[in-house]
Amino acid sequence: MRSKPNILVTGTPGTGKTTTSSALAEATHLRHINIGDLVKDKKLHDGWDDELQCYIINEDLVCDELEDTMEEGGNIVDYHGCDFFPERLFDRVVVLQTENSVLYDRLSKRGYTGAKLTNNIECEIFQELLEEAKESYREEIVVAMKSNTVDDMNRNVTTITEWVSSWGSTT
Ligand code: DAT
Repeated sequence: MRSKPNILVTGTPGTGKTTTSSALAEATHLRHINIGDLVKDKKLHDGWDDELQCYIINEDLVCDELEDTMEEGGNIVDYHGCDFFPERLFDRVVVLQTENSVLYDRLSKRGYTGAKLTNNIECEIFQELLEEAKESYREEIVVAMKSNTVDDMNRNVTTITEWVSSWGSTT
């Protein structure tokens, strides 16, 4: 067993993965790995998708890059997808969820418009990330958490921090 757990924080863009992961990293002293930044910095992509306005992630390169770090444990991985990581990498999979109207405002503020905006809102309406997480990981390690308000976020960070503190003593 890993001495420290690996946690995946996933959800539709705008649900608060990066903000939550960063607060969680501060509270737990685990390492925050933002996959979007990693892909960009280490060029783990197959170019730029003009239509979706994002890098085309190369999932194999990302998994290779993460392997050693993940084996050590103690990582918080933040990404809006979860089905391509090897299942054994994670001890907890957190799926953040946000009400449509709140998410719409956050994504509009971020400059999302047109298809990019509606695709992400639909992704949230259909709970696509929760489905993907349940299909990819054992159901008992998948937890859905509401992320509408700052209070929600603080509560989520506290809950996960308590779980991290108990790691090793209860498992
Ligand atoms: P993600 O990483 O899922 O794309 P983010 O962490 O960048 O999302 O957050 C998007 C914006 O929404 C950012 O301005 C912070 C804000 N936000 C995120 N979670 C929130 C919450 N639970 N309550 C209030 N604001 C939140």
